[in-house]
Amino acid sequence: MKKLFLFLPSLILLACQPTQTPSGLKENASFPVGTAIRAHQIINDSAMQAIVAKDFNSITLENSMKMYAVHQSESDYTWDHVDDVVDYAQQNQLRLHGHAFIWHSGTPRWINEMAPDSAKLDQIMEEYILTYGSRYKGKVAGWDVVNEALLDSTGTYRESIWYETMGEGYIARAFELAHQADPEAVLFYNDFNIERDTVKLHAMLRMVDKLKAQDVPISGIGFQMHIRMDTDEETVEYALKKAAETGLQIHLSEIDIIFNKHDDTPGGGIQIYDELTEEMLQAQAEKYQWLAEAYIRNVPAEQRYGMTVWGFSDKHSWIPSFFNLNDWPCLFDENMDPKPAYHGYMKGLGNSK
Ligand code: 9MR
Repeated sequence: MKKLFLFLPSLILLACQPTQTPSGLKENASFPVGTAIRAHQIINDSAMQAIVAKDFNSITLENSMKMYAVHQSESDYTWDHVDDVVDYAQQNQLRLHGHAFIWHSGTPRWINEMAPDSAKLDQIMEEYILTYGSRYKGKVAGWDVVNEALLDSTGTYRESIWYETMGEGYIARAFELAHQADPEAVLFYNDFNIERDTVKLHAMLRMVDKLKAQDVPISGIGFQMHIRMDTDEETVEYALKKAAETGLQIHLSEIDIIFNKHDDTPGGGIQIYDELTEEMLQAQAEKYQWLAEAYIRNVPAEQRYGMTVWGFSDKHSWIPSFFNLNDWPCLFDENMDPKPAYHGYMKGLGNSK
């Protein structure tokens, strides 16, 4: 009885305090915290909107800003989805990151089926980037101007229609055009595996040096950061440090962390873990925390464009369908509840303050 009596005043005090909404991921970081999202989710899905509003201050459209989505034939542009998202982002104080101008896999069929004609392709690129970039000038903070131009293991140029037809100069040309369209936008070269494939990393860094030496307006490097629980941490830290030495903005642009493996090809999943255990969830929380800390440790504050997850819930992750793999790569689970990974990430981001 005596105990309860002593306890009562503090209980009353607690009850009188206004309920505080727990702060989201974005409040814990001193740099933008982003997520990829699909256009219909950010425009229509109130559950998705609520999570974005609480946790993120930057968005990347997972698919709707790709060339195949906006430029479906030579004479045709479809802006509806992008316009809606631009408005939504502006009304809700969300930074919009543009993904992506030139990407082999985002290239629409009508271009891939064109006869190789470098003058014609150059003209199409010019018209496309100038039209697109100018339309959203000042509304898109940064662009993945060229995505995935290099190959794994060798770091040689990917033989896309752009490379095959225009030569390696297509990369510089795309940056020049993007800069002409919006001189204020941060312009990224974005790629996967550069955090762990050191040959590819160094090829990318040599390419960036060459572009800078030619005064090409490249201003950022995007590490997609589709990593695995066993991705070597020292290698990733080294890659971030080397990239930061360029002085460019560094974006971790498509983060997810899987348990299983794949060979990078569609359907190429290698199922190792069928079930998700408590230990695995904890280990993933630590890996997310470490990733945020590694970014903070290796990238100086003024070069931190931000960290973006490639979708925030296991329910909507691209991984299972793409690799035909059962996995749990994200911060939220199938029911859209935060996982331990969410709290680990939160902790890691908190070290930036
Ligand atoms: O997650 C995206 C998936 O929904 C699309 O079907 C696919 C093809 O457009 O692209 C996925 O996103 C890719 C991104 O644009 C570039 N880096 C690799 C991402 C995963 O494949």
